Amino acid sequence: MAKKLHYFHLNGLAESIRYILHYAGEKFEDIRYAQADWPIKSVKDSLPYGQLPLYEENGKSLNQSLAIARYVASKNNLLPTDPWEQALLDAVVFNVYDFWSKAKVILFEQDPTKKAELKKQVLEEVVPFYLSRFEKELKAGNGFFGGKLTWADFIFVGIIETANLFYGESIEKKYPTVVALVKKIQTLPGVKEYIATRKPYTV
Ligand SMILES: N[C@@H](CCC(=O)N[C@@H](CS)C(=O)NCC(=O)O)C(=O)O
Repeated sequence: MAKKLHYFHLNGLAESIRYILHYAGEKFEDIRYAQADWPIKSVKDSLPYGQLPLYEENGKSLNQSLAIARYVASKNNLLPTDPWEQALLDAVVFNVYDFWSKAKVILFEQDPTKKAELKKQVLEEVVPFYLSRFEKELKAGNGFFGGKLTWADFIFVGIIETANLFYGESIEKKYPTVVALVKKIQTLPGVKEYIATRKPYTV
């Protein structure tokens, strides 16, 4: 039965899932909705909580980006079996999402002056606070959050790339271990080929 991933033509909360699926060599239908057309009533009304991403497999569906990423990762050896190690990585992904919840404030600000102020504040305070900690964790894990490649690394890179798209710069440039992980994920087999054919994202 076909697997399907529904999201916008955007990295956002779905790119890490796409990366995991491409790295695992899983065939899936990558269904993308144009943000300019959203809300598409028929689609939105069909979603359990009215939001994307949504993953379908064997006639079943799953919402929540982290639940989807964790599920596809677990089927592809990207989740440790030890419960403590799993919990540590869960903490990483929640820390990454906490970072994004603070960085994404600029997306909702329409006033250009206020937007510029928010952007400055995030770049000067939120980014150093979180990225210095992520850098430290990565250094301790030989370049990965859990000592080897896991779903947490994919989630992290998906969010860094999304932040870079919306901030128009490489927010990780001062953090060499983060830069290295981004590069590692982007050049994984399957991911590299996907990126080479991906249409550019715009905001
Ligand atoms: N906690 C949810 C958040 C989902 C979410 O915020 N989706 C946004 C896109 S990133 C969405 O569907 N926005 C359109 C809408 O709410 O109509 C997840 O991680 O999947």
